[in-house]
Amino acid sequence: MKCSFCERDAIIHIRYNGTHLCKEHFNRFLEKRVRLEFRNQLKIENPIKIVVALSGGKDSSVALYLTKKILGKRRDVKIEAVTIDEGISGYRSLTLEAAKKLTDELKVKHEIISFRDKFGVTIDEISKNGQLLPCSYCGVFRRKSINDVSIELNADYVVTGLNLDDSVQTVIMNMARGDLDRLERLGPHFKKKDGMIPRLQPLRKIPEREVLTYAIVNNIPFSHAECPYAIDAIRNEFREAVDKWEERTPGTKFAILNSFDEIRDLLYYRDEKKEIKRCKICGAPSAGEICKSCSMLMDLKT
Ligand code: Q46
Ligand code: ZN
Ligand code: ZN
Repeated sequence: MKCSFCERDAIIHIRYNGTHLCKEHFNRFLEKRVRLEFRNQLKIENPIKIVVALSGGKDSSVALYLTKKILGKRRDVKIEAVTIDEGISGYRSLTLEAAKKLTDELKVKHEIISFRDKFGVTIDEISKNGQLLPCSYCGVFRRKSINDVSIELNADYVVTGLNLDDSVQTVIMNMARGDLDRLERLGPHFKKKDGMIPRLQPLRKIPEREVLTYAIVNNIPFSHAECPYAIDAIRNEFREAVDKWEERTPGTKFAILNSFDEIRDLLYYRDEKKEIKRCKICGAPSAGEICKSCSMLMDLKT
């Protein structure tokens, strides 16, 4: 099949707009949307520092690659990468290797923060002793680690690799659970909150399949390794449902995310009325007296 715009062979079929694209036209199509996301989400009034949360998987690797490609030449933007090592044997070492390879290639400063050093415990150890599933601890500790290190590095923004599929699954899942607090925290964050570094999500409108294709055709180093604890049965059910809707009506994922964007301000308004406390132990912003991360850590130690 030929590209819809030139004589070259197509490498991908984009169902929601009916085009077949060669590598060059696909790159242009994807990068244009990522540039637009940066323009919408990022305000550069003074020199800024961006920290990319790099796991070494395809999404965050593409996010770092494009952050560097789009903003790397600006003198008023500094870019660094941070990888969290949760202590998951047989998985994290592979993704760390890919993350190091990419940051070396791009000449980006790279910092690695381990759960062992920060919390004194690894996810492997928690999986043996914790009351909850390892992912419950991992997500909370990872968010805290990234936010804390970004504050230490004086970062203005954290970039994550959340793609369209992740975003839509999260929106639908939290709506189904009625968890508006979590929906409000989803990001991207347009308003700065005390003690929280705002998150940028430049890939939020790029389907997962396009992120993967982009990583492969541009030879971006990334790891295919999957976390052994990644058995989120509920998320998988939502993934299957959303994929089925998209299959039947191409463009559904965009429609869901665009609808969410339309009502997002209502969530901000709801959030503004809430009182923000500080965790008595670590000082981080918290809904209660003690933040989730500190209370989970206390549970593990008792
Ligand atoms: S790394 Fe951590 Fe994930 Fe592994 S333990 Fe679960 S949350 S699945 S993205
Ligand atoms: Zn073409
Ligand atoms: Zn705390």
